[in-house]
Amino acid sequence: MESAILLNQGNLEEIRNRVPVPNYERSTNNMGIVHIGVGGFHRAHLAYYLHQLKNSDVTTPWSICGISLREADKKIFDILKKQDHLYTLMIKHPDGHIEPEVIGSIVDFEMATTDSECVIARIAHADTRIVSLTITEGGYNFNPTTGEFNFDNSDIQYELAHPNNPKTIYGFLTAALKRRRDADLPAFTILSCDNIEHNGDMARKMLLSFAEEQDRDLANWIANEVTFPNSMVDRITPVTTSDDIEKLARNFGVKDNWPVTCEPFIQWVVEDKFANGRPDLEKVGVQFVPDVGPYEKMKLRLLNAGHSVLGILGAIHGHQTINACIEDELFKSYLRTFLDQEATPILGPLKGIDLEAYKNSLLERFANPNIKDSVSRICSESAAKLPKFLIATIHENLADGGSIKLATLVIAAWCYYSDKQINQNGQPIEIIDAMHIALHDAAKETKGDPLAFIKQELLFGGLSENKRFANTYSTLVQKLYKVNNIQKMMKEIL
Ligand code: CS2
Repeated sequence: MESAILLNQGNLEEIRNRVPVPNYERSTNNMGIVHIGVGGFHRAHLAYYLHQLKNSDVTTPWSICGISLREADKKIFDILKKQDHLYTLMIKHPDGHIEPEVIGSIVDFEMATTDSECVIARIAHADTRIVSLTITEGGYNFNPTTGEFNFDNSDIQYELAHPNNPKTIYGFLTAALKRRRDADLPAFTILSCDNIEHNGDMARKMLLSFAEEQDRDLANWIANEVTFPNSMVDRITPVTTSDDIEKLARNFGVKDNWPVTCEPFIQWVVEDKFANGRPDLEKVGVQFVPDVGPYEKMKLRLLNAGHSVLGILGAIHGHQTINACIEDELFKSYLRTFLDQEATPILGPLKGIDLEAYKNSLLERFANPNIKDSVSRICSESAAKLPKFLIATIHENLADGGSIKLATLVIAAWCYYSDKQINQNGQPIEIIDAMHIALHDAAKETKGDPLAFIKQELLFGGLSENKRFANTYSTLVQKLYKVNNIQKMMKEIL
């Protein structure tokens, strides 16, 4: 292969001979969608769907303006700017083959930390008809046990006092929506694409709590005019590695400084509640349904919870990737038993969905040997994820008299992992979690008080007072601290 060609708009025609590139005009006029949180997932999912739509119908007017609210995104901002917001999606198939494609649906990007006025103006602009979000589970600012808005957050306090100087999505959205209302412009749709059950309802509740505190009339206007479809999003998107960047240059001749890798599978199920129009995404396979609830619950409690089960147990064992966990028969059967015995019963029958087939396909997706999704990505921000993915299932099984032991071992393992921070081979585990200090502090009390970890009310609510859970947990955590061997514990439970 000749030397790699730098990815940018000017080089697209030359790159076309090497990998597929957009066949539509890219323009920043009338973008339609503002997306907050331009991480790998957005680039593999919404931006990919829209790219496909634009490729199949070049007259589609919609495109995306990305927005970041975090200084940490400066690197992706700079890279995308240099590449005219083009990037390569590398779809990794289980047989080892990689399907790269240059995606062109993102046409602009703004950093709120550099110019907050510009971001407010962009969201408030008459052309903006959808504001979509991938801000992670932690970004919604709710108390995980009460589900209420967290007014203790200092950024929230600051922006309530300084409405013209917002910091979080709540400050930006209210500032922009106020301008639209004052200018008599129609509202827009706020489209959550995060892994939270009833993600649209949650975004609505949080935004209205904030807005009511700031300006009651505005809150009423938002409640009546803005829509918040719930949606279930799915595509496994591992962290990009330097190896991916090199492979793209070496094997395909494209020099892209931040490609995105993902699995072939993709799914998006959305409620058709759009206040101000939407692209015809059903033409590229997006499912529009009246009630997304059952799909969301199924995906979060099977796929996301399944990931966490493998991730936490795998991290202690020393597995580096999710596919390595699945190659290990013990982990594979532990996961399947958890899915069948603890997660499936609380789902009840799901109309039109074959749960057996769904679970089989999950195991196949996790096993994709080419994907190499890291255990560290899965374990990151567990404090924001586990209450929704796993602890909710424990609550429901306690209420129904269902089995809890497999999920409870994962909680005991989470405590052990937060305390020790090394795996069974003695290698350090880097804990990436906004709550890592609190988790470590609580976990290290376990020797004196076996229930110390589950007494963190923010994560577990009143669970430590539930006799059945407390007894199961206490037995498992003490035994794990004694035997220091996660496989032994897993075998005993199966
Ligand atoms: C993962 C998700 O980190 C995690 O929690 O389970 O990022 C998962 O890969 C996606 O939700 C797949 O759609």
